[in-house]
Amino acid sequence: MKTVLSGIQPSGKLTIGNYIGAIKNYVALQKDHDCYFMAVDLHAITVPQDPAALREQAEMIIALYVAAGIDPDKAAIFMQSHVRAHAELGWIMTTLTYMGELERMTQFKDKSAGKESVGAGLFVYPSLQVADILLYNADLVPIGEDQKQHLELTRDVAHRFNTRFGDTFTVPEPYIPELGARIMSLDDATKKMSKSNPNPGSYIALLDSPDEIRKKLSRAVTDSGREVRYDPVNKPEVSNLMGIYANFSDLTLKEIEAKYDGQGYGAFKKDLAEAIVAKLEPLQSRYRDIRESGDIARILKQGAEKAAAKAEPILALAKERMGFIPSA
Ligand code: AQP
Repeated sequence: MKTVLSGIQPSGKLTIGNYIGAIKNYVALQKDHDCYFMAVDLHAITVPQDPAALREQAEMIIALYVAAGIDPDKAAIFMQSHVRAHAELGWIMTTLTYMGELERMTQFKDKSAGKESVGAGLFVYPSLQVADILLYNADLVPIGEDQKQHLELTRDVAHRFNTRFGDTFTVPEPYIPELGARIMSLDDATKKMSKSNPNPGSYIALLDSPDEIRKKLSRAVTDSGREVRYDPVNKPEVSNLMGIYANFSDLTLKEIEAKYDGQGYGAFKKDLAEAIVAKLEPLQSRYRDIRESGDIARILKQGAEKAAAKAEPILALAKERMGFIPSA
């Protein structure tokens, strides 16, 4: 059985971008893979986080995983910081990553742009991500397009380690959705939809109310035409909305084009809002039940135990291969 590992940062309210690019695939992959899904809290602190918000957002991720359909008895659902091997292998991987590689990371460039001071953690966090993945000998990593560069770094560092110290780590493959790998902002189709965007109108959060969803979509930027046609180069805004629609309905892009032929954007946006509301309402109701059940601590304990059992021997082998004296 192949191993799958992925995670989401508790750095805001999860968006439909996180759902389409990541969570939807987690749910599908759990059926026939050995899965590990975490909230990557150690990554979230690479930019300033309010402690109460960090805690709330971390719990929110875990409850949303379960509400979206991840079964905690099948997949390990856990907090990254609960499995100490992440921090330890993270340091080791930092020593094996080159400065030039980290300097080329577009996420660092985007997140540090215009900031007066930036923590060193933001610069080296791709090395921690390398460790997150290699620690489980993951075969597949479900991610959105924006994380592809980090996955390529992971592959390079895995090869580097294996060449220097002997075959130790599995070289992982990305698992990227065909449609929806990069959901764009509702207010600017040149920018990725992001949970940390300060403008809530730029994203639809998984916990937005039906009215918020309708309002945000009615305000979503489109071009000045009226043709619902999939053409990401010339009609990026409408194409983005069509990609979201296809992910939240059973319709293909061609069927969406045919359905709204000659109707303009109004009817299309309204139906899209209803399609999202119809999918999110039951998810939100399950989410509330899980938060109220008080079951999250148990899920996290069970998940961390399963994750640590897989990770510890892999870390021990890597350390031994590097020449560390094993502790008695
Ligand atoms: N807009 C997106 N379209 C498709 N996939 C996306 N992902 C994020 N945004 C989109 C995927 O969601 C997973 C979790 O991402 P993350 O929390 O680790 O960080 P991120 O990639 O930087 O996502 P955000 O929402 O933009 O977070 P912030 O604003 O905190 O940086 C990843 O698999 C990602 O590809």
